[in-house]
Amino acid sequence: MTAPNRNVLWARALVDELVAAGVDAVVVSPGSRSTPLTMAAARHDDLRVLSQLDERSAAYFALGRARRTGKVTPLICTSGTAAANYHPAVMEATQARVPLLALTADRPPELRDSGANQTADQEKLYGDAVRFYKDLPEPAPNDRALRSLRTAVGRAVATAEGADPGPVHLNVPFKKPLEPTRVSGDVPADLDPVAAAGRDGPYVDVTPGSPEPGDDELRALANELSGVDRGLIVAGPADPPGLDAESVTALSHATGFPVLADPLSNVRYGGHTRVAPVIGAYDAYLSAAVAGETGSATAWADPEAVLRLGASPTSKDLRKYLAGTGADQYQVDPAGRWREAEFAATDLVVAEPSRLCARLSRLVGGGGGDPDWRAQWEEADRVAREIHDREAADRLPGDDPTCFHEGDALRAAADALPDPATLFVSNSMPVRDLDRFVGPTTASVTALGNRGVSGIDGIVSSALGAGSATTDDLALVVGDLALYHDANGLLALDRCDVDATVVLINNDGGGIFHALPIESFEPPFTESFKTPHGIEFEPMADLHGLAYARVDARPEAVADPAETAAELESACERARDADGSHLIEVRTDAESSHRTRERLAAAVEEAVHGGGPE
Ligand SMILES: Cc1ncc(C[n+]2csc(CCOP(=O)(O)OP(=O)(O)O)c2C)c(N)n1
Ligand SMILES: [Mg+2]
Repeated sequence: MTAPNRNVLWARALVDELVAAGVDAVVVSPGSRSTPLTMAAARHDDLRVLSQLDERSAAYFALGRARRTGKVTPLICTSGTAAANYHPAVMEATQARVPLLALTADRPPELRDSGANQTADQEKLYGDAVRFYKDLPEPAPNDRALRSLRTAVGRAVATAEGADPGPVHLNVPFKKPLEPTRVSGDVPADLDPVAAAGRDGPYVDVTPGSPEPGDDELRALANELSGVDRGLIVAGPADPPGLDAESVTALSHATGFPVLADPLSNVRYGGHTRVAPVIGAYDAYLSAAVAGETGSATAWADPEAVLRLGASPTSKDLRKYLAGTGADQYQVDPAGRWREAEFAATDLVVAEPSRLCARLSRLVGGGGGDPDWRAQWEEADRVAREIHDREAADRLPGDDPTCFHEGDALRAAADALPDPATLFVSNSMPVRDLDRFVGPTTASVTALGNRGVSGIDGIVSSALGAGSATTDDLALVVGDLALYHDANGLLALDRCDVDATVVLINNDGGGIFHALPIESFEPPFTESFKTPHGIEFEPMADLHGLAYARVDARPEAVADPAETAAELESACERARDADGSHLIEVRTDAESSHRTRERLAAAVEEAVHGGGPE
């Protein structure tokens, strides 16, 4: 089986090596220069080709798949600006440690800097954002060149999925002919097209590893934690594919430390919450600590030790609270890098966090911590949930009873989720409302978001990419600007055969800006920050074949907020139980939502801390 020309041979070897490294799908965008790669992918029996038209959406789609699976889904695009459109997702991937492999086709080197069409400098296009970059040589039909190609591809995948996962970039130049036309004499008839001299599977077998503290160091750490009465485990947003909830639970049991679980940690939701002290409403009752700024501003005793896993927590109030305590803080990071921008950590522990928890849980001894300390957190969570509960009749003295707020929408969407489910939330208020208002549940919910660089771009594609990698039902809760930003991403519903329930929180602009002091600077607040746009989303649903429903939750339309919440939950349940994809638009009022959040926060603080420090 010789190839008709060297480009075909080269692209086949490259794609073969991807599959040998465990790749089962690629995301391809149309273009001419990438023809050899696209052809090789399309003709490979063991590869699913996901075709995406818009490279920005394509890259976020691949990112979403990798978030859900921890495995790379390579991207293939043509030369020029197509490659630049991968850049936002590459930025997110580098910060959030998501495996991503960009294969950008290029003109041959002699055409660079020559004025040739669709030719730009693609050398190190993504700068230091990638973990591995190689400008591949031009295709060459000889054993050594093919061996170097296979080695480069194996290294690229291994680096992307390695101990410090992230984006990698292979730039792939091709000369014409780009199609599989026969070029006589181009490929020697006796060339082994696998160039692998009898090797099976990947050309280079990679044995993955991750850093682990030695036994002595681990015992020392276990000793330090053993005598601690008041400790915390903080589970921040997790690197794909998520923290192992069982290991974290085991450590919590061994130490007696409650687990403050970020919604994106993979620890807040799941069966383990039946038995583990998982705390989820802390964002609602730690703001006094922020206002205080001088050590602990609550009446609570400080924690003595904090074990911090994953990325920096979504909750600013939690970050500030931790910074204000005098605790020993152990930041655990598998890559030994820094992810704690308050610079309050006292120790950096270089270790894979789930494995560290499992090992520590077998070594920690002692009394299992102070039960009153744990009870204090559990009680605070209970109080916050009670006040947040829309069903409770007398929830707020002096509250405007007609005010439905956006946190209610998150809770209704979450309550209607099937078990299991994948839930993607957009940045801005949806992820914050999930954090504050949707507490631990026993349902197996994989909650995902793009918190690496917190862009409001690429959200639809990231969600659909995650959905394409799982048989779970997929729900996306998205802001109106975020949906507008990646409306192109909806094309993947059809092209990549994904079903989703999209809950759109439409507050006609960026509601988050009401939470900032800029709110009172008018102009330019409305025109240049909040940016109301009046976009009608029903035609967008029609365009992409989503069934559409609307719940008007603006103050003037709400008679009874509990009824509005129930109406939204039923709409989500109907979508869940029906086939196909759905867009449920919830019209909200950003300003009144914020005012309600503020009143709720004050009520929770008062109930939990009795008005602040004593
Ligand atoms: C790509 C990108 N552009 C701009 C921003 C700044 N930004 C953060 S939140 C936000 C508003 C988002 O609006 P929406 O998605 O409707 O959510 P809401 O604030 O209403 O909850 C903007 C513009 C960003 N994070 N990412
Ligand atoms: Mg909005």
